[in-house]
Amino acid sequence: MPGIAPQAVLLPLTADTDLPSSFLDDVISGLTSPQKSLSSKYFYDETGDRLFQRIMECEDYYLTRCEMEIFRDFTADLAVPLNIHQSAFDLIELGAGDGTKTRHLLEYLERQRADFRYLPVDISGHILEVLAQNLENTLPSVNVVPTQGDYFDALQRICETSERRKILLFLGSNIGNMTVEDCSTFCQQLSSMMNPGDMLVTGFDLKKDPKTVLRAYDDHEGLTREFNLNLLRRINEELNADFDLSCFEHYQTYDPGSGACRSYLISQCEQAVTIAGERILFRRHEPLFMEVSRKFSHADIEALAGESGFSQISEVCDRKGWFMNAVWLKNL
Ligand code: AVI
Repeated sequence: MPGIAPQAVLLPLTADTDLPSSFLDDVISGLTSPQKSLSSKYFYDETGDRLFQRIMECEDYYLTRCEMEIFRDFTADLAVPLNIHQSAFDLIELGAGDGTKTRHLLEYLERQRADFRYLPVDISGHILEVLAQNLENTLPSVNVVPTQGDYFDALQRICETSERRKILLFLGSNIGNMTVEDCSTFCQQLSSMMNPGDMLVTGFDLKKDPKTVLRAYDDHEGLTREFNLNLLRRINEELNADFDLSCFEHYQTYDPGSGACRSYLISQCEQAVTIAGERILFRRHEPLFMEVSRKFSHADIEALAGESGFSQISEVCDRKGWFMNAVWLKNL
């Protein structure tokens, strides 16, 4: 209920993605597979967080501005299909970060006197503390319950302790960083933890002029390049490796048919890299796959909803039609 005292409870940490042993295992397994790859989930150390912040602010990277426009200028369009007066609900944000976009929705829900709690979930305890503190200062009557950890563990714990209707937010086109198979599994797994009547709001980057997409990931300032190279630097520091960053070049592709925008680092020469005692050979011009950022058509999004046990009940786009927040209802 509005007016309940804010509650900032940090639930116990369950995430394991930061542990050096799984980091090392993932790195070695990626670098010893026929198509060498690294997992983009490891981009986000302190330097990576800072670089991503700069990417989000840079001219060429339109995604954050587009979704912010939706949350700021079309808040009611987003909120009305959520049936906010139907019953009390938990608004659960997966990967909440600093919650800048969500603040507009929270303000709207407050004004409408909706009966809700806000449960931001993030792997980073630090960012959750910042978020909770900001909200306590600016929206003190919102009941905030931060939950640190892996999305599904956190969601499981929330489900075990709350009977309320759930409205899940998964913003920022994070869904685009999953392969087609992982994306489908992820949506089905979320769906299996939801009850009929629960809802999911997801941010999708839409297919558009291929040059616009490519520019967002091959920006003039070279931030995406640095962001990719930073993972090699992180591996050097944390896993005792000897990548020579000057021997790799950032290379970006976009396939407008599939909507896959892929980042690679290309080895500039024949070279050997040692990681925790393991020697990895790179051929000249061998690609190291770093990240996929998938782009979707309206039809792709509806199809994904259908195959995951949801019905799409609303879609809200920015004025250019570059980004969409889709609202899905969990089927009976
Ligand atoms: C976090 N994610 C949605 C970003 C994206 O657009 O794929 C990560 C990113 N990688 C390079 N630039 C931004």
